[in-house]
Amino acid sequence: MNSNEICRQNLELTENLAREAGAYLLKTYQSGNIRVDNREPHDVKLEADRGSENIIIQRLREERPKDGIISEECGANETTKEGVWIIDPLDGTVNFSHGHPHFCVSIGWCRNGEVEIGAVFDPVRDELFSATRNGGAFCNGMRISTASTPKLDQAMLAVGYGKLPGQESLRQMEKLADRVQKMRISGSAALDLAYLACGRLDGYCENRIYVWDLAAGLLIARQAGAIGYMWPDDELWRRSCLAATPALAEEITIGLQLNKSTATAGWTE
Ligand code: LIP
Repeated sequence: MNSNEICRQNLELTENLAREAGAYLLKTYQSGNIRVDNREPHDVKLEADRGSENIIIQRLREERPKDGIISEECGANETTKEGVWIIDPLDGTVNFSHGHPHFCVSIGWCRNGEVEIGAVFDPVRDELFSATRNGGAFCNGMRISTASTPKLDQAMLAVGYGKLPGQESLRQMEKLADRVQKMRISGSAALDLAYLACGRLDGYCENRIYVWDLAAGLLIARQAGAIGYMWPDDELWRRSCLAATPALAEEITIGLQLNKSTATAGWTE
């Protein structure tokens, strides 16, 4: 089977899995029966995280047994394989636990260390964002592209503020707060990146964020025309990320005092 056919089949599998896991999440969310596995400082682990992940991983074990997996709940194995799936079965977990309807499934597929396929599915709005490397970005099959906001003072930026005390993204974004139109903290990195891709946001920044929150969304944003950077972190699977529209990326990078020359592309190490 040639490379393009593998990619086409994996895109179909990725989109189907995102929808299937998303349907499970929506049913659980609408039932109100949201069970907590355990609580951590600034975070929570839900039965729904595991339930969504089980749906995805069971199908991948059946249909892609030779591929590796990096997933938020079950961790990582076989990450040196040619094909590696990078999964956040429920991005926006704390939102979900509060009944706040802003969460998604995020599934990326890496080949030889490059993210080649990404799908982010929001089951509440029934919006499936997806992309393939060099194939463009789509929402429910319609081509999407970043906004054309001309100036920073007309821009709406998202910042992710995670679980680690002292994360810098919020303080970094304070440097820009007075220069942009508005800042937003949504609680889902994957949806922030999908919204950048379809023009609902002009940029997203977060540090010490996991690769499973970023893999699919950053591909979708880049394929929609965004400029995206990722930096290494001291902790395995954590990164820092900045993505923005082409018109504003340079000004935002400078404004956040980030150094794009030290950006990295690594996902599976
Ligand atoms: C979330 C990220 C978000 C971050 C949250 C959390 P989760 O992922 O998408 O950007 O700020 O702290 O990490 O934990 O809901 O899958």
